[in-house]
Amino acid sequence: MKLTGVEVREIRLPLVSPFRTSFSTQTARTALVLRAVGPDVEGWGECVAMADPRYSSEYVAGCGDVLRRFLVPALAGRDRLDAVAVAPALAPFRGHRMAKAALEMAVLDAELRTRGVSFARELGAVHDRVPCGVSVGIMDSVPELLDAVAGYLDAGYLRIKLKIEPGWDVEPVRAVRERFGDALLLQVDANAAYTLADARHLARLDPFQLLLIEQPLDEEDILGHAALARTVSTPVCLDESITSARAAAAAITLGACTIVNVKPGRVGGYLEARRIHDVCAAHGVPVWCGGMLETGLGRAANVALAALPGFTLPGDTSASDRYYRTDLTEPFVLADGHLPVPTGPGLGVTPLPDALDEVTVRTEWIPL
Ligand code: NPQ
Ligand code: MG
Repeated sequence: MKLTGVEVREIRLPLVSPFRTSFSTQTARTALVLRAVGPDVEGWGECVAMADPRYSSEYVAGCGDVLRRFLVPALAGRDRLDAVAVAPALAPFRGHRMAKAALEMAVLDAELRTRGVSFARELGAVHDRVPCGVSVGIMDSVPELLDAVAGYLDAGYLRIKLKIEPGWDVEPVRAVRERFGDALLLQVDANAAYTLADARHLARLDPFQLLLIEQPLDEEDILGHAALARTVSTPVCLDESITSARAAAAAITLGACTIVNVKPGRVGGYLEARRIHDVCAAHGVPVWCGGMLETGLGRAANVALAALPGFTLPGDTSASDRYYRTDLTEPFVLADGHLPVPTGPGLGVTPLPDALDEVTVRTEWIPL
């Protein structure tokens, strides 16, 4: 496959309601959409970085800069480019995994469309639909939270994840457990808001039979997570800390987690995400697919990934209308708590031209 350049668009999609986490409150999703262009092919990528470096060190403008200056130019001067060659070509540039992931995704989509193969088939999916959970933001009051959770359960979501932070943890968890019962699949995500000094406090979540506690401590605090995992009975799951298959292997071996949240953007792409799946499977560690408020593009690829055999827990692969009134693509609609795995070539979905133009803030062409 030959490519002539990459179009990078910054988009701004309003959220249906504000999404509050321990690190920020978002009312709109700013993101980059990439279009890898060749003489007779195009492929779509999505960069999951946020506008501000609050979830991780990456941010939208920084991703645009590193793509323009270093990453796209590193793919120049080849008559043939395959997706497997992208990560090695970008490896001389340190970090910037979200920017790299977006570029690899666009090239992979272009390649798979050329070959007539879906993301699901290429990655090794074994299911034609995936069970879905939903991530529920921090609210101003417990009654508001209970209403929100009730709405998501009515919509069919099979698992609830509560965002937590100091001051919003034991009480909301207790309230949701009491209202919706012991059978509800329930987990929490702290986005690194605690320290190991909070271990006794976090142990107060133990009675509520949570599936897991996600990223309670700092991204770099692997040994802290290992110590916490020895103190609390809730299984510890890592998100931000898992930046590669190698990091996953180390965290598992050190006892820092017994479950892993896989986010392709965080780890440099779908091919590395599959390697994390494989490493975790080899260790008997369950994985699930996280979410970064993706548009239909990233959502399509995430649903394909979540259909691999080791993804044994419901993911944050929510329907389009969890976040957006109008998605960039045909919307993903929950059916019986599941989303269908796309079957068409590549992502199996394409942005609707008018919907994309509507939300595009700026467009840049980076020649190859
Ligand atoms: C997580 N996602 O698992 C993330 C964090 C997150 C679904 O909980 C804008 C863009 C807002 C990306 C808020 C979920 C975001 C974002 C939260 C990612 O930790
Ligand atoms: Mg998380």
